[in-house]
Amino acid sequence: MLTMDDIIREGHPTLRKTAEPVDLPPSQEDQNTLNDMMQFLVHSQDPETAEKYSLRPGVGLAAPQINVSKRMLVMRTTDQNDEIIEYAFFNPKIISHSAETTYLDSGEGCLSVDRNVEGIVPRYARIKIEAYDADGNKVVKRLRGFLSIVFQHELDHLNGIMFYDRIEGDDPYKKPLPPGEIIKVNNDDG
Ligand code: FHF
Ligand code: ZN
Repeated sequence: MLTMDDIIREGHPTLRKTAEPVDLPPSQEDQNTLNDMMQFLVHSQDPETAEKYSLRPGVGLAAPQINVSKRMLVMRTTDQNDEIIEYAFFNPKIISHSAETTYLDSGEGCLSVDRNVEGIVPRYARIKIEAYDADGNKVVKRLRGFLSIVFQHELDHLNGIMFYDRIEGDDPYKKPLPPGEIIKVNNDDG
Protein backbone atom coordinates (compact mmCIF):
# COMPACT_ATOMS: atom_id res chain seq x y z
CA MET A 1 0.00 0.00 0.00
CA LEU A 2 1.01 3.60 -0.53
CA THR A 3 1.89 5.66 2.55
CA MET A 4 3.14 9.20 3.15
CA ASP A 5 6.67 7.88 2.47
CA ASP A 6 5.65 7.37 -1.17
CA ILE A 7 4.55 10.99 -1.55
CA ILE A 8 7.21 13.38 -2.78
CA ARG A 9 7.33 16.89 -1.32
CA GLU A 10 7.86 20.37 -2.75
CA GLY A 11 11.40 20.79 -4.00
CA HIS A 12 11.30 17.43 -5.80
CA PRO A 13 11.75 18.11 -9.53
CA THR A 14 8.97 15.72 -10.62
CA LEU A 15 6.37 18.08 -9.13
CA ARG A 16 7.48 20.76 -11.62
CA LYS A 17 7.42 18.57 -14.74
CA THR A 18 4.64 18.25 -17.30
CA ALA A 19 3.45 14.67 -16.94
CA GLU A 20 3.37 12.37 -20.01
CA PRO A 21 0.11 11.13 -21.55
CA VAL A 22 -0.81 7.53 -20.72
CA ASP A 23 -0.98 5.03 -23.60
CA LEU A 24 -4.52 3.83 -24.24
CA PRO A 25 -5.92 1.31 -23.70
CA PRO A 26 -4.16 1.51 -20.31
CA SER A 27 -1.55 -1.09 -19.42
CA GLN A 28 -2.09 -3.37 -16.44
CA GLU A 29 0.74 -1.49 -14.70
CA ASP A 30 -0.94 1.90 -15.15
CA GLN A 31 -4.29 0.46 -14.03
CA ASN A 32 -2.60 -0.93 -10.93
CA THR A 33 -1.02 2.44 -10.15
CA LEU A 34 -4.41 4.18 -10.48
CA ASN A 35 -5.91 1.54 -8.18
CA ASP A 36 -3.16 2.01 -5.57
CA MET A 37 -3.72 5.78 -5.70
CA MET A 38 -7.45 5.36 -5.03
CA GLN A 39 -6.69 2.95 -2.17
CA PHE A 40 -4.45 5.62 -0.65
CA LEU A 41 -7.43 8.01 -0.57
CA VAL A 42 -9.69 5.32 0.91
CA HIS A 43 -7.11 4.53 3.61
CA SER A 44 -6.40 8.19 4.33
CA GLN A 45 -10.12 8.85 4.85
CA ASP A 46 -10.59 5.90 7.20
CA PRO A 47 -9.82 7.24 10.69
CA GLU A 48 -8.36 3.97 12.00
CA THR A 49 -6.15 3.29 8.97
CA ALA A 50 -5.09 6.94 8.77
CA GLU A 51 -4.06 6.88 12.41
CA LYS A 52 -2.26 3.56 12.13
CA TYR A 53 -0.14 4.68 9.16
CA SER A 54 -0.06 8.44 9.93
CA LEU A 55 -1.82 9.34 6.68
CA ARG A 56 -3.05 12.88 5.98
CA PRO A 57 -6.71 12.72 4.89
CA GLY A 58 -6.82 13.45 1.17
CA VAL A 59 -9.60 13.99 -1.36
CA GLY A 60 -7.37 13.81 -4.43
CA LEU A 61 -4.03 12.49 -5.63
CA ALA A 62 -2.12 12.95 -8.88
CA ALA A 63 0.48 10.44 -10.12
CA PRO A 64 3.41 12.93 -10.05
CA GLN A 65 2.92 13.10 -6.26
CA ILE A 66 4.06 9.48 -6.05
CA ASN A 67 6.89 10.29 -8.47
CA VAL A 68 5.12 8.83 -11.52
CA SER A 69 5.20 11.51 -14.21
CA LYS A 70 2.10 10.31 -16.07
CA ARG A 71 -1.29 11.93 -16.64
CA MET A 72 -3.31 10.06 -14.03
CA LEU A 73 -5.37 11.37 -11.12
CA VAL A 74 -7.88 10.14 -8.56
CA MET A 75 -10.50 11.96 -6.51
CA ARG A 76 -12.67 10.72 -3.67
CA THR A 77 -15.14 13.00 -1.95
CA THR A 78 -18.85 13.68 -1.67
CA ASP A 79 -20.98 15.70 -4.07
CA GLN A 80 -23.71 18.28 -3.38
CA ASN A 81 -26.06 15.43 -2.38
CA ASP A 82 -23.54 13.84 0.02
CA GLU A 83 -23.07 10.91 -2.38
CA ILE A 84 -19.55 9.43 -2.39
CA ILE A 85 -17.87 10.24 -5.68
CA GLU A 86 -14.83 8.27 -6.79
CA TYR A 87 -13.11 9.28 -10.01
CA ALA A 88 -9.99 7.63 -11.43
CA PHE A 89 -8.86 9.22 -14.68
CA PHE A 90 -6.26 8.82 -17.39
CA ASN A 91 -5.36 11.81 -19.62
CA PRO A 92 -7.93 14.18 -18.06
CA LYS A 93 -8.55 17.62 -19.52
CA ILE A 94 -10.89 20.58 -19.23
CA ILE A 95 -12.82 21.05 -22.48
CA SER A 96 -14.78 24.12 -21.33
CA HIS A 97 -15.22 26.20 -18.20
CA SER A 98 -17.30 28.98 -16.70
CA ALA A 99 -16.11 32.57 -16.71
CA GLU A 100 -17.21 32.61 -13.10
CA THR A 101 -14.55 31.68 -10.56
CA THR A 102 -14.70 30.26 -7.07
CA TYR A 103 -12.34 29.34 -4.26
CA LEU A 104 -12.18 27.41 -1.02
CA ASP A 105 -12.93 29.69 1.90
CA SER A 106 -10.34 27.85 4.02
CA GLY A 107 -7.69 27.95 1.30
CA GLU A 108 -6.07 24.83 -0.14
CA GLY A 109 -3.53 22.37 1.18
CA CYS A 110 -1.50 19.68 -0.52
CA LEU A 111 -0.11 16.29 0.44
CA SER A 112 3.17 17.41 -1.12
CA VAL A 113 3.34 20.63 0.94
CA ASP A 114 4.19 20.29 4.64
CA ARG A 115 3.24 23.82 5.66
CA ASN A 116 0.18 26.02 5.69
CA VAL A 117 -0.03 28.47 2.81
CA GLU A 118 -2.83 30.98 3.24
CA GLY A 119 -4.58 32.87 0.50
CA ILE A 120 -7.20 32.67 -2.18
CA VAL A 121 -6.64 30.07 -4.91
CA PRO A 122 -8.93 31.10 -7.78
CA ARG A 123 -10.56 28.21 -9.64
CA TYR A 124 -13.20 27.95 -12.36
CA ALA A 125 -16.62 27.55 -10.74
CA ARG A 126 -17.80 25.00 -13.31
CA ILE A 127 -15.87 22.83 -15.72
CA LYS A 128 -16.65 20.30 -18.42
CA ILE A 129 -14.04 17.58 -18.46
CA GLU A 130 -13.01 14.76 -20.73
CA ALA A 131 -10.97 11.79 -19.51
CA TYR A 132 -10.55 8.02 -19.78
CA ASP A 133 -11.71 5.90 -16.87
CA ALA A 134 -9.84 2.98 -15.27
CA ASP A 135 -11.05 0.67 -18.08
CA GLY A 136 -9.93 3.10 -20.76
CA ASN A 137 -13.45 4.25 -21.67
CA LYS A 138 -13.90 7.91 -22.57
CA VAL A 139 -15.99 9.91 -20.12
CA VAL A 140 -17.30 13.47 -20.30
CA LYS A 141 -18.58 15.12 -17.10
CA ARG A 142 -19.65 18.47 -15.76
CA LEU A 143 -18.23 19.33 -12.33
CA ARG A 144 -19.05 22.17 -9.97
CA GLY A 145 -18.44 23.10 -6.35
CA PHE A 146 -15.79 21.25 -4.37
CA LEU A 147 -15.42 18.55 -7.06
CA SER A 148 -14.51 21.18 -9.63
CA ILE A 149 -11.88 22.66 -7.32
CA VAL A 150 -10.31 19.29 -6.47
CA PHE A 151 -10.14 18.34 -10.17
CA GLN A 152 -8.37 21.59 -11.01
CA HIS A 153 -5.88 21.10 -8.14
CA GLU A 154 -5.08 17.60 -9.45
CA LEU A 155 -4.89 18.66 -13.10
CA ASP A 156 -2.43 21.37 -12.05
CA HIS A 157 -0.13 18.66 -10.64
CA LEU A 158 -0.05 17.04 -14.11
CA ASN A 159 1.17 20.38 -15.46
CA GLY A 160 3.79 21.07 -12.78
CA ILE A 161 1.68 23.73 -11.05
CA MET A 162 1.37 24.02 -7.26
CA PHE A 163 -1.75 25.58 -5.68
CA TYR A 164 0.23 28.49 -4.24
CA ASP A 165 1.41 29.49 -7.73
CA ARG A 166 -2.16 30.77 -8.16
CA ILE A 167 -2.19 32.92 -5.00
CA GLU A 168 -1.61 36.60 -5.75
CA GLY A 169 1.84 37.36 -4.32
CA ASP A 170 1.33 40.97 -3.27
CA ASP A 171 -2.27 40.41 -2.11
CA PRO A 172 -3.00 36.77 -1.11
CA TYR A 173 -6.62 37.58 -0.24
CA LYS A 174 -7.34 39.40 -3.49
CA LYS A 175 -10.77 38.30 -4.69
CA PRO A 176 -10.75 36.84 -8.20
CA LEU A 177 -13.06 38.47 -10.73
CA PRO A 178 -15.78 37.61 -11.47
CA PRO A 179 -16.24 35.73 -8.18
CA GLY A 180 -18.86 33.02 -7.87
CA GLU A 181 -20.05 31.10 -4.86
CA ILE A 182 -17.49 30.64 -2.09
CA ILE A 183 -17.12 26.97 -1.20
CA LYS A 184 -16.96 26.11 2.48
CA VAL A 185 -15.88 22.61 3.45
CA ASN A 186 -15.35 20.85 6.73
CA ASN A 187 -11.67 20.23 6.47
CA ASP A 188 -10.52 17.90 9.26
CA ASP A 189 -7.00 18.59 8.18
CA GLY A 190 -7.22 22.27 9.06
C1 FHF B 1 -6.02 17.23 -0.21
N1 FHF B 1 -6.98 17.55 1.97
O1 FHF B 1 -6.72 16.25 -0.30
C2 FHF B 1 -6.04 18.11 1.03
C3 FHF B 1 -4.69 18.27 1.69
C4 FHF B 1 -8.43 21.07 -3.01
O2 FHF B 1 -3.08 16.84 -5.04
O3 FHF B 1 -8.69 18.82 1.32
O4 FHF B 1 -2.38 17.37 -2.55
F1 FHF B 1 -10.18 15.27 4.24
C5 FHF B 1 -3.74 16.36 -4.11
C6 FHF B 1 -13.07 17.34 3.59
C7 FHF B 1 -12.47 18.36 2.91
C8 FHF B 1 -12.30 16.29 4.06
C9 FHF B 1 -11.11 18.35 2.67
C10 FHF B 1 -7.67 19.83 -3.30
C11 FHF B 1 -6.83 19.36 -2.14
C12 FHF B 1 -6.06 18.11 -2.50
C13 FHF B 1 -4.42 16.36 -1.81
N2 FHF B 1 -8.99 17.21 2.93
C14 FHF B 1 -8.25 17.93 2.03
C15 FHF B 1 -10.93 16.29 3.81
C16 FHF B 1 -10.33 17.30 3.14
C17 FHF B 1 -5.18 17.63 -1.36
N3 FHF B 1 -3.48 16.68 -2.84
C18 FHF B 1 -4.80 19.26 2.82
C19 FHF B 1 -4.13 16.95 2.19
ZN1 ZN C 1 -1.79 18.55 -4.20
